[in-house]
Amino acid sequence: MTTQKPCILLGAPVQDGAGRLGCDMGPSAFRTAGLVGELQNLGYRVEDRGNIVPPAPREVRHANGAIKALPETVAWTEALSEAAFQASAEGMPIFIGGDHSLSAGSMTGLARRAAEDGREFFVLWLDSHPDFHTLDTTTSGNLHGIPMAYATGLEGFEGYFPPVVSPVKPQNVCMMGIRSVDPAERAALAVAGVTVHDMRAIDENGVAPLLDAFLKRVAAADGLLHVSLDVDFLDPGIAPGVGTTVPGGATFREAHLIMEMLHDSGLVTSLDLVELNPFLDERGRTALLMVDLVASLMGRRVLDRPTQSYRHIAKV
Ligand code: Z70
Ligand code: MN
Ligand code: MN
Ligand code: MN
Repeated sequence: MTTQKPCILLGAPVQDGAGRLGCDMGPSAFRTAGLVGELQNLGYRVEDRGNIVPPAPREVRHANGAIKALPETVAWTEALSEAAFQASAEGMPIFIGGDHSLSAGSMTGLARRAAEDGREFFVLWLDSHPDFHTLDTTTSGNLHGIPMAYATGLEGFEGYFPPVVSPVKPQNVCMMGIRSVDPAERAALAVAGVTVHDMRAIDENGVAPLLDAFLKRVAAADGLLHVSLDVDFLDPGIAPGVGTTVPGGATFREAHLIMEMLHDSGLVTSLDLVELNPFLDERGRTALLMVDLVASLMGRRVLDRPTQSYRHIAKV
């Protein structure tokens, strides 16, 4: 695997988008939980580029008085989008958060790179929340609730956030694990045409057929697949280290199965690890579980078995 492109770790200790403090310790916790060593054990070259430093925030005001930390989030988005655009030309970027507002930057930079390379860009969004608020609709004002709306080019960010050069196509987004949706998000999702598999869909079908159908679509388009993994996708019983626990989340086995299928697909080209709050964790167990899931995503398996590659689908 020495000729393989490296995993490029980009720490993003952003916490202003979440409702409570502590996500700024996320990158340290991921490193302490052994993320680098786990990737190296699997045979990857790893470049840990440390933590991104955002530019100084510029004064900016919005009519929605609920919004918190708009200048800071805009500054992070600028820095992350540029970092994503650069790193995706060199290897597999892994964004280590930090709260989910970081995905406003990662997704827009990655989508811009994909467009420049003439590739179709897809997102698998693993979260209890769709994070589909605009600046006008958010009532909590926590900007970790906006990244998917921004990256898909919804109106209402102009003049505040950097212009979205290459919006993510809503029909190229698949959400799984959704179980906490605000009314404005629900309406916007229906209009946008995002694929949303809520927990009921997972209970009724299991994760495998839902994910399989999406992976086949990515492969048929010879697409690039970004995975955005929010800790609160997982059930709080196994992942307490997050500010917004929502009951009834993905189990240990569902989460690992998703990661194993993603690995076997050969389609994943970038990853966000977000919302880990080490201050709320119990003896590092959430951080360790997240690192474990990354290992499954990157190829750790229980037994050798033939892998189901999806790449060939593009050739037929
Ligand atoms: C809610 C809001 C959110 C993440 C919580 C929650 C948003 N829809 N996003 N945790 N990652 O406040 O807008
Ligand atoms: Mn989220
Ligand atoms: Mn969430
Ligand atoms: Mn959350």
